Amino acid sequence: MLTPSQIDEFHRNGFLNGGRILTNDELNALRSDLDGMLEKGPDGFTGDEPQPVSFRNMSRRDDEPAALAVWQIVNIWEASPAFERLIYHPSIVKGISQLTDAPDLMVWHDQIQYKPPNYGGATRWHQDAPLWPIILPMTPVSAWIALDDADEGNGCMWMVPGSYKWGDQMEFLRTQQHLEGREEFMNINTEGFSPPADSEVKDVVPQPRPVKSGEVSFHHSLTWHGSPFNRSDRPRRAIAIHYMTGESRFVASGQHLMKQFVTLEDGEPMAEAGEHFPSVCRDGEPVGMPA
Ligand SMILES: O=C(O)CCC(=O)C(=O)O
Repeated sequence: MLTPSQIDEFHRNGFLNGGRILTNDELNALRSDLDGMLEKGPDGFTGDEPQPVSFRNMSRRDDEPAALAVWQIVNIWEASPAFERLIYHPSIVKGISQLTDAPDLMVWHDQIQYKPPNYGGATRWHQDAPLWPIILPMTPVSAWIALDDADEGNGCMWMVPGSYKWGDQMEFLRTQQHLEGREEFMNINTEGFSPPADSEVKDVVPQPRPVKSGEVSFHHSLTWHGSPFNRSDRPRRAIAIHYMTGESRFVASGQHLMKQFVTLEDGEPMAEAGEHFPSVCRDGEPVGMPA
């Protein structure tokens, strides 16, 4: 359970470190499943074994001699029992329910982001909600769980406090996509940006947000965030789990990787979207992983 002061902190900043939630055994099981999958690689799955929805290097800098990599695996929970247990983790689910004030939650999708030692690429400044145009109202809060200590050295996330209050600013953030290294990352050039006149937060102050292995960090889907290169000799393994509230509805006009699994009509509730979007919380209580 999050405390009232943690919930206040989240509403002030648009992010919160929710503290340690995983035991060493849980952490080791997650690392072992992820490492097995990374070793296998995107082409190593046989036809009849469970597979994630997507597995790719999302770094755009593979023209470099030593190619930079950010390995992204979407819905690893569908291919790994340890990660399937994680999407139902009561501390995560209860935390999301408290921060969204939503009694019912489903999984939207999960997303491993693995930055290998020495040549881990950047995840550029962005907001999540504008990248998810097939659900409305947008999914308000995600959980990000560190499987290694993530700090400034190995490419922890950076966030801008209060930025979720400024609405959809993706057009502006696309002008900052050249920022990739740690020194660059803190220097968002705000020339083309003005916060809404009625916003009490005016200043763009990027902050590194270190997260220890086994801890969960929550962020709002409109919070400005991203993570620079990993030039250290340490890996940075982490997973984001994006949840939907019971109010989420399907928007048929949008495009997204997960749309291939939705057979609903426009405007129908995502709660009825089926097995790729499991229900994890009902009436404010985590349901636990089905037997
Ligand atoms: O893992 C990262 O560095 C970025 C993750 C992210 O963008 C997210 O969880 O929304």
